Amino acid sequence: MTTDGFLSQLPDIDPEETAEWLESLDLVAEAEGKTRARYLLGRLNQRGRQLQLGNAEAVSTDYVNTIPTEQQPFFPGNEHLERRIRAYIRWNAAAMVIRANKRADGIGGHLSTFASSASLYEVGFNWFFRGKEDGDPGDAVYFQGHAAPGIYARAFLEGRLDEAELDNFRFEVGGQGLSSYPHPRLMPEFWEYPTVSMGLGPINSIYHARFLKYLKDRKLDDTSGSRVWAFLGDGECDEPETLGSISLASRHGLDNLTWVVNCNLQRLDGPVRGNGKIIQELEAVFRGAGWNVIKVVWGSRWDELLQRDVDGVLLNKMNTTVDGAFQRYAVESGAYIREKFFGPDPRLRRMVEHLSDDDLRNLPRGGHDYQKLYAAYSAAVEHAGQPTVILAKTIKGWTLGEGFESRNATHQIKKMTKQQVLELRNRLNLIDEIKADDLEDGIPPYYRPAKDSEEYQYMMGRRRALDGPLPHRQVQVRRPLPQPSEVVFKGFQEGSGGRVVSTTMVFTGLLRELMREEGFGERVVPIVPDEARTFGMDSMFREFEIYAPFGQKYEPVDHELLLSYTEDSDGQILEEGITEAGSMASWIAAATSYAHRGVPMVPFYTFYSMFGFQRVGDLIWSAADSRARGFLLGATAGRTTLAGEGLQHQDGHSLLQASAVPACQAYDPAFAYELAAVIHDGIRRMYVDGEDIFYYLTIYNENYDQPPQPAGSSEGILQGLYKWASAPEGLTNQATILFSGPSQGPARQAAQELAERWGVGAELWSATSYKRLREDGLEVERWNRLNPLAEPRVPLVTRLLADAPGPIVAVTDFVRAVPELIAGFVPKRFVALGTDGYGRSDTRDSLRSFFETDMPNIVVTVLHELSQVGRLDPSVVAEALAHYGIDTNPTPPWQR
Ligand SMILES: Cc1ncc(C[n+]2csc(CCOP(=O)(O)OP(=O)(O)O)c2C)c(N)n1
Ligand SMILES: [Mg+2]
Repeated sequence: MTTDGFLSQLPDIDPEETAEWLESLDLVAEAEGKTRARYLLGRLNQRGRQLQLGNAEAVSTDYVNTIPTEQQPFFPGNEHLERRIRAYIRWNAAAMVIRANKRADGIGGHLSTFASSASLYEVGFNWFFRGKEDGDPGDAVYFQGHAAPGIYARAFLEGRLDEAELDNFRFEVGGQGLSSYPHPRLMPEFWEYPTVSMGLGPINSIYHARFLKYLKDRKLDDTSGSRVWAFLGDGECDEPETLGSISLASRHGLDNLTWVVNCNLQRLDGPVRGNGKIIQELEAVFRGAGWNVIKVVWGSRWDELLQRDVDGVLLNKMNTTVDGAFQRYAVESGAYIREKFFGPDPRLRRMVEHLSDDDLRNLPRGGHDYQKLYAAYSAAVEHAGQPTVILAKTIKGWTLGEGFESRNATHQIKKMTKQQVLELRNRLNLIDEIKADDLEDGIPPYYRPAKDSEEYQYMMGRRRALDGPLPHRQVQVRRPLPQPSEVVFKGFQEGSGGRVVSTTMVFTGLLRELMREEGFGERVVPIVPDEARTFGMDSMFREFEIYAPFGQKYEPVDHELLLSYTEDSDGQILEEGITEAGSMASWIAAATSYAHRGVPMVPFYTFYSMFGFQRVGDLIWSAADSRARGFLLGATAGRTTLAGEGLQHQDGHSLLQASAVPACQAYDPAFAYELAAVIHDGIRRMYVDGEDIFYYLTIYNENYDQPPQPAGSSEGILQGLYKWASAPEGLTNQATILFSGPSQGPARQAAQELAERWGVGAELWSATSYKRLREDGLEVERWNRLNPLAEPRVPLVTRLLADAPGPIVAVTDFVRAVPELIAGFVPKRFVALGTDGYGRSDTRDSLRSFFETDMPNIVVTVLHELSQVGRLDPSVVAEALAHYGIDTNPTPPWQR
């Protein structure tokens, strides 16, 4: 099928006129060639757009620079000085990596990525990136992770890092270290945005730019002075996260966003598109998605050749040469280029007759041409209504010499021989600065120009003009967050008074009340990935409205309903559609607003819990790296509570994954008051005490009567465990049951059944956070090991359960490994019941019976445990098994 299928559906109202036009085109193509014909079509298309005919834009253009030479703006700087500064930065970046690998073989680091992108960054540093020193937060720059050495090298030149710090590149443990890549968690006053996991920087940058518009449209902060820049690799564009959300950027008209793709045509193993052209492919993708695309393919020295290309032969050669061949030309001699690139066509060969072989080797790519880049960046920041992507063609390992430039292995080479270092010095023209003698030991010294040198003064002057250094992370509250009143939370302590509700409904109610709070409410950011109805949150659409940058241009189908689907340009709800990755990036943007804007926001991202850690775990990890503060709500949680959905929907393991993320406070509340208490305390810890943590709470869809909060339980809820009910009086044989989340139901039934039928008194404890308990246990265990002579400390969970009768049976709707997080600290016999295995669709009762977490299985487990400690005859266990008709299938549920 072709895209011009629409033509056959329109009547040709004047066939004669049509024929004339077609004939003219035929003639041109025949007589003047295809290039000329294509040119005319391009011009017609352009005129059509000017006349607003609604004609389709071509998605790809010829393999030349988008900005013609005559439209390049005047470059206002001193190119010579900037080249010197760049040479110093290139040198120090390489020196840092080489020195690190001399100090410890295999410590790693990258030379070639920054070598290819030095000019891309330096144009930004000298002319575009805005700092924070004027009091406005300035620009957000997402640096390509593997280019970090270059960013450190610049900070060194600016005097922000010293030699000792550079020498600690990748040696972080002893303090004063520089992290391998951008990690705010490790360098909280330097790096702002983690990027190195490919694809995450790009997607985060889109939602960051969108969040800036959101803040402005909601009149919470004037973000008009800030731009988001993202630097990424061409190989990185293969990540679904990189390209998966680009249409959002154009749909929302994010002209505050600029991407610079470093198209060095290579990734780690080899060419990105050896048999094609990555720049052309990306151009089509971005243009098709509605972006402004600027290609920077050729350096200025090609201009003259292109101007003389009247036959279009050069253009044709450019268009038809694949990237694998371009990569080869980058390593070959001028003679080879003359022969293979310019050779076959006599017209082409003639075009370069006046150039020497050396000249041919030195026809640089656009991404190393300062004037071309300056033109592209200027056009990008001036462009209104669309995001811009700059596709800059570079050479991987540029200036590093023969062993590096365009070699397939270049990505991972981190050492240089003495000879290579010397050649680099010569190539960068640092003959005066670096003496050959200094290189005798093969360890390149750092070089920093004196403070009174022209270079230093120029460089610092440029940064002063752009409001100070970058990257620079600072947490300075510009708009303090008012706190919600206590009353909001109090209401949830009383229980639901017999009305059956789920913790999801409770959460929605709490969220609504928080959003109604004067001052605090407007700072709440509710985020949903097309799942609001599932969670009963659609009731908020009308009251708080869905953010739509250009407003609602239609009358919604449900307009007559009280809860109609209402969009507005200052809507509060971020309805992200079906993209958990995008929603997570959106949450990160809001959750780091306290730092990047000084405007603390309180995001609540509510999602299908199965599609959280399991689906976007790496983004959650990057949120932790970013020092995000906010709430993640894993709704429809549990492997049996979400009854009908089955294997791909029932989540029994996100809490286990959450347990490995240090900053994550993971809670599994059973009751309304627990949920409210955790959120209340979370707001205090994150937004009053300023802890760099975030919360993950599981919420469920099972309805039950929410009990009132037991007196004195507040501390226990937050600490992770508290006694919920004592064992019934008068029963001497006793046991302990821990429950969390919706397993409170079967656990309470089991306690009752044990008392009534089996004469066992079971006390009930609510375990709100096994993660928290484990962390306390580990801390105490470590302290005791390090303080062998001191009075040993006792972990909280050990203390709490010291007087519990035991044996202790824990029951969860998650896998057993979740309660088992505390196994080492439980002072009694301990066994966990959980939902190990694949989910499947059935009723809640059947599923709980299948996974052996229902009332009968809890009862049998308690009885068995008692028999094991000699407090009950094993025959009673057999009797109970028979009484409940428990399935004794020898294949456990997790093998079925
Ligand atoms: C998610 C993820 N997968 C794999 C890697 C490992 N990796 C690091 S750099 C790289 C190649 C990068 O190529 P490109 O994006 O073209 O960047 P360049 O260095 O060429 O500028 C790979 C595969 C990673 N960092 N993150
Ligand atoms: Mg690359």
